Amino acid sequence: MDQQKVDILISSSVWDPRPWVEGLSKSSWVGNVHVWPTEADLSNVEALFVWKPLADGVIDRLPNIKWISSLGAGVDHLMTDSQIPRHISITRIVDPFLARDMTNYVIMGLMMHQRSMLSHMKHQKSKIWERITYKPLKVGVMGLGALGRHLSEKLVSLGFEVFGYSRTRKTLDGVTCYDETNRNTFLSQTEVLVNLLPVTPQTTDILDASLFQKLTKGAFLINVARGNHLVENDLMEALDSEHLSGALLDVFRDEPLPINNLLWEHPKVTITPHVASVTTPSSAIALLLDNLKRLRGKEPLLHTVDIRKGY
Ligand code: NDP
Ligand code: OXD
Repeated sequence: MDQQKVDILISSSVWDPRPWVEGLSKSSWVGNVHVWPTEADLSNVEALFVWKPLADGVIDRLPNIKWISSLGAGVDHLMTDSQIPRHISITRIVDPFLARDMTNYVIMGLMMHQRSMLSHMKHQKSKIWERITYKPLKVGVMGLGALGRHLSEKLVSLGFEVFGYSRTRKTLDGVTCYDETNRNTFLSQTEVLVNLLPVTPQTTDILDASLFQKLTKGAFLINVARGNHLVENDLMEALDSEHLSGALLDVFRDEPLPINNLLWEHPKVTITPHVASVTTPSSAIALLLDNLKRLRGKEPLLHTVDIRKGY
């Protein structure tokens, strides 16, 4: 195989690009690694690695571009970008560390809720000895892809009753699986709803008042997928009317969450700043290099996105 080096451009407006540059540059398959913004000549760049919105005009600077990879699992930032030509291969990160970290985060949120940890922490401040009982919980996982499947399997092994929902119905050991044809049955049993869907035109605003009404009274929401899934006002109304008991939110329509957003101060909402599962560069770089060799060898790339489906 002709091992001609591949030039890369990294565009990362949220994460520090340095670990990516350092890791990629060690490979004999990699030529120049540029970081956007740059004045350098980018006409030899064949691979573009992106985390979050691409600046206008980047693609115009890349006449030789052959492959674009998201540096995360989500690709919504690429699917909605009109400057990206439809014929270019787009891939994403599917990585055991990403799945492990997401599963751990959701389990943390689930356990904190099940064991009323926030109330115990408040009680400790006032030296109050109050025994709050707990009960087994039925967990509904929306999205049974790389992350939702890993989470569901771990939840089963921890003894939770688990329901799963996806576009095409799945078969998973110990998980009762649903698709769109029986979505209401899925929702009506769910006491903790975990959202791990990709954001697409079909799933935008999916977490709205009508969905919340279908959940068991007192249900808890964990949204770790995207802010565009959630209708924030509908959530606050469902919490204020006590139909929902609380929410753990890691992702938001506007990030960073603006300081005047009412979610910050809602007593039943816990917020984390999009840290549920952050791509580990060293492990993702191995995947990117594997795909880079495939690109050179004209082999099919791994973890490609189906542009028609949007994920
Ligand atoms: P995948 O693409 O592997 O899985 C997506 C799942 O959602 C699939 O099961 C798919 O169904 C299902 N799905 C898609 N559209 C619909 C629909 N209209 N109705 C029902 N089900 C649908 O994604 P990942 O598991 O890798 O990641 C999920 C999301 O998690 C990412 O898109 C990203 O937004 C978010 N994320 C957030 C992070 C954070 O730190 N907060 C970190 C990493 C990811 P089917 O199986 O039939 O195709
Ligand atoms: C991702 C994310 O999609 O971190 O990987 O949100």
